[in-house]
Amino acid sequence: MHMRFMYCILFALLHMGSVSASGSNDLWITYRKVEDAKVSSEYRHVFSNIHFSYKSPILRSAAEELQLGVNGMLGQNKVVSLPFSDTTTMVILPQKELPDSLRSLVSMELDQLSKDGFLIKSVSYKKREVLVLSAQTDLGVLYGTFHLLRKMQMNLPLSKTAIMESPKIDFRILNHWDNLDRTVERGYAGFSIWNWHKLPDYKDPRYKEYARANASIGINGTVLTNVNANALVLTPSYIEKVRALAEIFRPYGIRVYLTARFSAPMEIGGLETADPLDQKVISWWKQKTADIYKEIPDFGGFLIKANSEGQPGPQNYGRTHVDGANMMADAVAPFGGMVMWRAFVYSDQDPTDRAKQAYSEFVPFDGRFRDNVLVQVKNGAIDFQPREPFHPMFGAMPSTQLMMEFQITQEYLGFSTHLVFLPKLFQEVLEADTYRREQGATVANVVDGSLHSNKITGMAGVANIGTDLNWTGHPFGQANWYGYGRMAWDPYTTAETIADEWLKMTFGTNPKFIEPMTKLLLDSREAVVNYMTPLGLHHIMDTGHHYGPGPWIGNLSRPEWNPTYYHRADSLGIGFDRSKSGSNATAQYAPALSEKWGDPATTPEELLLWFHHLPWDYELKNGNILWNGIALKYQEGVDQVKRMGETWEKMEPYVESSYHQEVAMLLGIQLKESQWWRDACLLYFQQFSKRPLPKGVPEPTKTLEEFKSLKFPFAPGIRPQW
Ligand code: GCW
Repeated sequence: MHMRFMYCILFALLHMGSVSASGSNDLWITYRKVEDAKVSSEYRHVFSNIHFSYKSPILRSAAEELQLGVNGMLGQNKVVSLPFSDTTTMVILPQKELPDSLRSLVSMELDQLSKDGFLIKSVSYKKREVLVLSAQTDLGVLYGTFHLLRKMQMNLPLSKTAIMESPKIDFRILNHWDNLDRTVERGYAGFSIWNWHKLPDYKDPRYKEYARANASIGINGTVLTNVNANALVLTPSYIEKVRALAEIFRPYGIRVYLTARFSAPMEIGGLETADPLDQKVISWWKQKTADIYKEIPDFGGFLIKANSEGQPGPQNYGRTHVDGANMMADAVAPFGGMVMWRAFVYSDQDPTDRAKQAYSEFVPFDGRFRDNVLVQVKNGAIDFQPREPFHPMFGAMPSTQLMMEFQITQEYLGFSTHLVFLPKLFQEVLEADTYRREQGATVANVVDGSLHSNKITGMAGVANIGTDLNWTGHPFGQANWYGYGRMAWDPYTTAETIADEWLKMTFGTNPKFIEPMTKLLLDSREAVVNYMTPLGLHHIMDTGHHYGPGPWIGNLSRPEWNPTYYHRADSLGIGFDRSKSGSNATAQYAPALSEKWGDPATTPEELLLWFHHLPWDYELKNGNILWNGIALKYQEGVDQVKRMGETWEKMEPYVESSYHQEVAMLLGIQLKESQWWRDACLLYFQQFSKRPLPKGVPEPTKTLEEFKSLKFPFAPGIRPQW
């Protein structure tokens, strides 16, 4: 008995030496013990005599987080604030509470911060080094605290620190496509975490965890409900529930927003119209807004999807997006609120290329939206594909405040089964040059407001969060939530930096793990492009649920719902001609780009079939003909997933075993599905190319008919009516 006990301890110790990952249910803010003795002794010293404040709920959140961090990382039980003295080692305070002697040392820098930015700086005070963490606002202090803890999780030194950070974007927002019945549109991590039935009295402990995680990456707003909105959320009994959530989020600097169904005045207000110019409608929204602010004084505002995919909107009354957005904006303005008006619109009445419609509808309205309106534009003109050129609206509306909408949930990228590190995709979009200025004007320059001097700026990410124990379905989905937040804070952050941070925070700092895994993350996005939609192909997923390949689908009522509409494969070739000879969507980009992308020879190959319909024997840069090039790309994607699996196998010693198994199983599915994508797409396209598969691409294991017969009526995330 005794021996067995000893053995258990020994085993646990041995295991601990090599294991550096927590379970997959923990997010990046589990603070694991710092193993390196030198590093931990430095941290102990810094934390030996600290002075901080509990004066506001937000400062209390910071203190609580500090406690959690120190507990976990240094094994220190209690962190207490000692009075400021000559032996103080660290001060964590808002500017106004800093002792005068210290304030004078850092005030210049603090004055340079924008609201909610922070400073972490080692200063020399009475010949000793004191670490000062300060900010203009309490929220800045909370963000600085999370940053300090992040540095510690990464085992970085704290002495001689000089960090000044200000968020580059004002509104850093998650969009939940969560319905009131707790289903989540395009959600692959279980049900909605908002338990509407039990709210407001039952406050699930997860709400606070959610708030901590978001605050740790600087997210300061959350839209609780689906853009395909239900007006009921605006009724008093729901507002009470929303208020309960707002109260939990407030100490973390997170405001709540709701989606507003445009027809709500009729559905819950008894009016006969929802015409945005009708006086009764205007008054109804004003009153509704006032009622909400009475309950939730820091309510953020509304997100609206109007006249898109069947949602009601101002056009139902012959009015415009401007009429609708401004009416709503006027309702929230007296309370300091704002409106996010989505530009994701396309119509079944419009026979032109779907990729052109949002630009055509919105660009003529440039300069006509109120100052508290952000027009929310998806990163690409179609719909969250594995790869899309940036949306042509970015850069084309100099007098309109455009916010970015990314999708964190993987609607078109393998759901929560595929490991795809999205910051790589986000970075590609943000650093794309719009060519709207000679010296370069990137999408990030538009979104952060620097190009057009916006008054307000924003970024939205469609959340991948649900009731699954690991929050995001795939445990690596956490990296995408994390990465989105970091990029919303600073859209110039690189995917590589984010990968490094997230991996170290989640698994520890062992380079034997970090190096190969950073590579795995960074390569994973290109892998999914290769095995799903290489060379600019897009929207060829199976219909409705968007799970798996469906390039053969061509019988849906709306043309632009059909994959055949997008790939246009025929005996002559494949691809969507968006050049002058085709839909001329290229003309929506700046001249330098429309010229470049208008010619296959100067179009980057990764976007080739997005912009051009090319013959099967079109010669690619490497000398391969297009057909062979497509086939080899599919194969490359499969090979990449295989390598991801092999890398992960080797990581076994560094990861807790259940976590390791979980990811290994998912990578197994991803491999199978990548082969399914390759085989199904190539068999289908081969009917048109009439050419053999090139060497290196194996013969498919099923027939095209077998692939076509696969049906998934219960694939997750689908809207019942679709
Ligand atoms: O990506 C598409 C989705 C819809 C979604 C829509 C949108 C919320 O397939 O499910 O609806 O876009 O963004 O409005």
